[in-house]
Amino acid sequence: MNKNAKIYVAGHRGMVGSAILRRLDTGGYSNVVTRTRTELDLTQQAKVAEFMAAERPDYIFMAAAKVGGIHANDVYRAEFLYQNLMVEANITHAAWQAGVNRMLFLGSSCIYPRDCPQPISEEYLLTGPLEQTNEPYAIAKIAGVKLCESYNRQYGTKYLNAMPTNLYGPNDNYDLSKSHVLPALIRKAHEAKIRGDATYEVWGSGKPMREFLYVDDMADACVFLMEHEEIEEGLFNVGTGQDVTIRELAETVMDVVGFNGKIVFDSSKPDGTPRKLLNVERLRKLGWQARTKLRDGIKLAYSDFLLKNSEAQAD
Ligand code: GFB
Repeated sequence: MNKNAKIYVAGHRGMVGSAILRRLDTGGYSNVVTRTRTELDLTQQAKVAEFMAAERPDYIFMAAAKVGGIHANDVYRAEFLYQNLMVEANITHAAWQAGVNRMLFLGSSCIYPRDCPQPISEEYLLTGPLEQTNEPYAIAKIAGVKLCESYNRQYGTKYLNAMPTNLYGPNDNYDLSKSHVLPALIRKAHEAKIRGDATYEVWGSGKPMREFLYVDDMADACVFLMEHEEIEEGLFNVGTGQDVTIRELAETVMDVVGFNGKIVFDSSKPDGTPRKLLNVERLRKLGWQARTKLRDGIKLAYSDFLLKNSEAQAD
């Protein structure tokens, strides 16, 4: 990527998009285009086509998506399917029409079958049934992968797919009914500490295993892939290659936050996929690997939470 190339980051206010903006800034990229949701509703096909024809970016980081944790995925099934399909289809088609040759689409590790051999290789896509709690979201993300593949095949574009494992970090969502596990546990442990509670509640059995990637590492992988112009297509898992049980995660969070209570498991809440550890060899062979250790990342995320919390109280 030329440092003056015009780069559109879709979803720049989200956790991933904002991390990509930070990474592009430190990388010396100066011509970055963004639009807020009020300025451009990505579910509106004509508006997206109009924007793309006017801007004609050289590169697109496609980080706009409706995302959420296990509960939000399970409850807002129609929204997750509809909004993600619309946004992906509108951006991909408008990008191709406007002559954008290179895009990076961000998917999710939940696109792989529920009961996959571990660690999960890119080849396992579409080899078995999906996890039920996030099937609509996964179907939308699989469609996004197939859009890139199909436009590449039919029209000769060079659209790539990055499949991150569970992400966390600055600008995460701390709303307990919609968030992923890590921000939820940070908030619960912090509030339990402030209130002086003896316990804190963790959903499910604590037995599922998850792999967590700090979002700035994810942004670094995205820019790495885009900068390697010789990579013209394909699916790339992005993770650390290591996972932990939810119980272990809850204990580390307690430790970082400084809360010495007892964990209480709420078995009325779903566990979801038993395990989804990504095989990250494909990206490692190209020369990229994650840098942030889980405990260090949780400390950074907790600092961000405290900052947002104090700003919210000052408002
Ligand atoms: O992060 P999470 O919501 O999503 O939950 P998934 C991971 C695990 O943590 C599940 C448990 O076993 C949850 O039951 N958990 C424990 C909690 N306490 C909590 C809590 O307070 N809040 C939450 N949210 N979970 C999502 C998919 O799956 O992963 C998405 O639904 C996406 O589609 C995302 O792929 C990366 O890892 O189960």
